[in-house]
Amino acid sequence: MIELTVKDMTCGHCVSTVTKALKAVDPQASVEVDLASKRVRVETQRPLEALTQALQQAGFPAT
Ligand SMILES: [Cu+2]
Repeated sequence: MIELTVKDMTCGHCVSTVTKALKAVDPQASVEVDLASKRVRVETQRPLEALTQALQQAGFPAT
């Protein structure tokens, strides 16, 4: 399980963009977003860098 903080997420649209970007990396991933805390939990076998790179390209840098 990978936990990321995506601080630029502000609304449901951002959440859907972030979720899509992560699912593009791993369609099987389970993605859980908590907008209030800006945390994203991803259940995936993919490496962390693949996820952060995809989010960066989607315009949502993650830490
Ligand atoms: Cu938004």
